[in-house]
Amino acid sequence: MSVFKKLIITAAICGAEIMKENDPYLPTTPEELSDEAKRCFDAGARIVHLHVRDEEGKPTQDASIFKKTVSLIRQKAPELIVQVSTGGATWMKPEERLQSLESEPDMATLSTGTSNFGSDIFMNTKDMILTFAKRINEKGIMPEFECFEAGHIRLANWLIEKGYVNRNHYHYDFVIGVPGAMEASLESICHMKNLIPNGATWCVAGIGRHELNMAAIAIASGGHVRVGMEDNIYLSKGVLAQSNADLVERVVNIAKNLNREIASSQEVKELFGL
Ligand code: KMH
Ligand code: ZN
Repeated sequence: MSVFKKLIITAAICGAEIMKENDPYLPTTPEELSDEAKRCFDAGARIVHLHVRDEEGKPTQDASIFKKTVSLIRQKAPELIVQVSTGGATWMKPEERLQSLESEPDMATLSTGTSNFGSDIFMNTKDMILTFAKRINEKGIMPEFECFEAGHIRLANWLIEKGYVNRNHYHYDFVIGVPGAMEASLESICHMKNLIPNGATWCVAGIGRHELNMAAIAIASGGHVRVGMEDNIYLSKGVLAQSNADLVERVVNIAKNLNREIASSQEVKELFGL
């Protein structure tokens, strides 16, 4: 069990699946993404999980767009921890996905297994995972293990045991409720949290309509939360969130009502060794 009591909120502000056609409020340009990151920080998020888009709004892992966006975020919200995606989109090749690491982020996601992803497959073979882990580790970036299935936690634990990743602290994200992958439920969370090593922290990203309930369970039981338009675009049935900050604010309110304090950036940086 982790002894870190305060709540760490990650804002996943864009993702690679939702398009502006589905949600006009989705931030996609470097300016929009950095403004949104600042709004989320002000609302209580301490980590921004970042994907970027090209000029047409399509998902890309282009290093220069990542660099520009990260640099704008650092100017507008210097205390915010920047976590880039190495997951990209399901159709991207491994080397393409790894380009985000060139933007000198604090953290990067490391998906530790293959999973169903709606009608697609999110492919992460063991060879790929080792390549990603070594690259992230060499650059001194902190990985966040993205676990879409319980078995992904075992692979992450194996990377630690074998020394492929080498940090003083580890943070796991349980992404649950993706169609065809691990169910978003109390039972999934209990099972997954029991698999992580002692002292590690865990975060829950509930997908779609599951975001709110899964966040509430995590907040009430000592976990951390990820919210944002990558995972869910609605505040209630049919009502779009007009900003990612609204989704952050909603979980901040749950935390306040449960007397769970929000961690400061400095506290998270100390815990994570950033
Ligand atoms: N877009 C998904 C296929 C990550 O950011 O590391 C993968 C994903 C995971 O979003
Ligand atoms: Zn992502």
